[in-house]
Amino acid sequence: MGIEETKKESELEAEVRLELRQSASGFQTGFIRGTDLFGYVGIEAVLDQMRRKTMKAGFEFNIMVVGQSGLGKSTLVNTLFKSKVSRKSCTPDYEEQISKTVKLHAVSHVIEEKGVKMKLTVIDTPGFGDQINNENCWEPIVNYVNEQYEKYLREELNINRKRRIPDSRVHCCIYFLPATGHRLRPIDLEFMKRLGKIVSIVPVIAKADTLTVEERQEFKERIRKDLTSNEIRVYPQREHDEDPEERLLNDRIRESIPFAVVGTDKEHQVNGNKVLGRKTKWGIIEVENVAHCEFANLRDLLIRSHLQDLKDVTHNIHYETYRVRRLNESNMNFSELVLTSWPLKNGTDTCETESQL
Ligand SMILES: Nc1nc2c(ncn2[C@@H]2O[C@H](COP(=O)(O)OP(=O)(O)OP(=O)(O)O)[C@@H](O)[C@H]2O)c(=O)[nH]1
Ligand SMILES: [Mg+2]
Repeated sequence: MGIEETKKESELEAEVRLELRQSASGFQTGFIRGTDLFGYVGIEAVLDQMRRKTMKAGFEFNIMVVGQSGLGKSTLVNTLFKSKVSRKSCTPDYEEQISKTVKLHAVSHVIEEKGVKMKLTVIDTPGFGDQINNENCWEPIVNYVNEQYEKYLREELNINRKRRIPDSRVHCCIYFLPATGHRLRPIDLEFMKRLGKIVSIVPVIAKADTLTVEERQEFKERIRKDLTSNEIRVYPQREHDEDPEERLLNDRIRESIPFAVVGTDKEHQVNGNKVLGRKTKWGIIEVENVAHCEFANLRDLLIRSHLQDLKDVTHNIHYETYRVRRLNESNMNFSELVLTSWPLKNGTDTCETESQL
């Protein structure tokens, strides 16, 4: 090798600034920035590969709605996904009318937009908070959430496990607060205290069009105080923020929860444009207009900015906590865990799944 060539090589080496780091496992890791590469490598193409794979496989998203009857749960979910994904139950059948317990009801749909397929499951909880005595009405809901973790765990522990484990875990629970303008009721506190530990809860003020601007602001502040003083965990939780950038973004969300929302399944003409809205005697409440209500903030959080994070938090935090507890309980005896009957009362057969795929 000539002197000229050796010189060129050493110059190149000098240009490539290698930061050698000692990792915890004792290996040295070099960090080479994009500007330091000799030329285009093509690593970023992995994003296209991931995109293609996700588009081909699709993804699951499971959302649960909880709140008293008539608060607009079905309407809101239909507004969120701009389709009839949840049936409105204005005329409950006889059996539902006399039902003394909370019954869970899951309905799945595949929604496709620009080639991306999402299998959306909406879990409705008719009967919640509708009885004179609402003691323990959260129990079937807690059982359902845990039952989905258990199902996933068993699939994971299976020797011949599936390449892709079907995910029925609840990624998000929208809790509907009536727009009373007062404060959180004991049932709200009890429910969120219990469920906040096992699932991501997003509280919303339902039918917010019934509140004045001042009432809405005061109600929101009171709810935030009640949540803090009762140590209730709602999504996004501060301790799960991954970096300062995420913390900044989530702080802004935390400062404005619970979102005061309005739902509708009707479109109206406003200035020549079709908008989703509720027509009243004094005008049209435009559901997606941030000057009218906070529906758009909720939609952005659940679908446009935090959908993947909701799935990640479910898997990495809530499911992980369940998994560790169950494996500790069964003393790492996997086969015993797989063979034993489920410890949960609320069998999956009690929840109806209508697949319209
Ligand atoms: N004013 C107002 N009415 C609403 C709103 N959302 C829904 N409604 C109306 O409230 C009624 C009940 O709505 P649903 O969506 O069926 O309520 P739900 O909570 O699903 O009721 P259940 O399925 O019986 O538990 C319907 O007449 C809706 O048109 C809202 O944001 N504001
Ligand atoms: Mg409904």
